[in-house]
Amino acid sequence: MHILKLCVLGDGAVGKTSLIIRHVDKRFEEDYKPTIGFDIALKTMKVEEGGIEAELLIWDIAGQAIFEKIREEYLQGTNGALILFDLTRKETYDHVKDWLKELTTFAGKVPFAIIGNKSDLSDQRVISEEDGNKITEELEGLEYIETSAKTGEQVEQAFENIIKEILGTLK
Ligand code: G3D
Ligand code: MG
Repeated sequence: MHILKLCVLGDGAVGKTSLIIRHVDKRFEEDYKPTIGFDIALKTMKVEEGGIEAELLIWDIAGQAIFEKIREEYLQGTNGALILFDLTRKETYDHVKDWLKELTTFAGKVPFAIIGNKSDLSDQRVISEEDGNKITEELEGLEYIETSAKTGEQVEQAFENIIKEILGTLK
């Protein structure tokens, strides 16, 4: 039995916690309050792919990640990551490459996927699907996916793809 560590990265308020909650509990917390302190939410689940059984720990990171030491501890031993940005805020898209740099520095070269979240807010969108595909190609991430933690759109797909890829690295 493998124990895998999946980290969810990205700027504050892009929807990291919401996406994890949606995936794990299949619901959306309208009144979620960001936790303070060194907050890592561990969500364990059993996954199986091609006969490989693994337990997946999904790590959530809180706003206190401004401290490098905390990000280092958070990222150490990561098997793969989702890097989220908010489709309605350009700066969160621009910071994706910084998050990837952090990931590579502290976890080495591991599979990751770039995710554009809040696809339900179509009238406020400032980043196109083309932009998402472009940065994914540039940074060599897994297939670009747009999600809505609010409606649940494509959330399962996002987790399934990265989990499959991580399990593939174990073969
Ligand atoms: P974070 O963990 O990355 O910091 P959160 O982000 O999960 O705390 O989400 C930040 C805010 O964005 C929350 O709103 C949350 O409800 C909202 N949000 C997250 N995902 C989506 C989404 O897919 N669509 C929409 N419309 N909103 C989303 P509040 O108002 O509580 O700050
Ligand atoms: Mg959060």
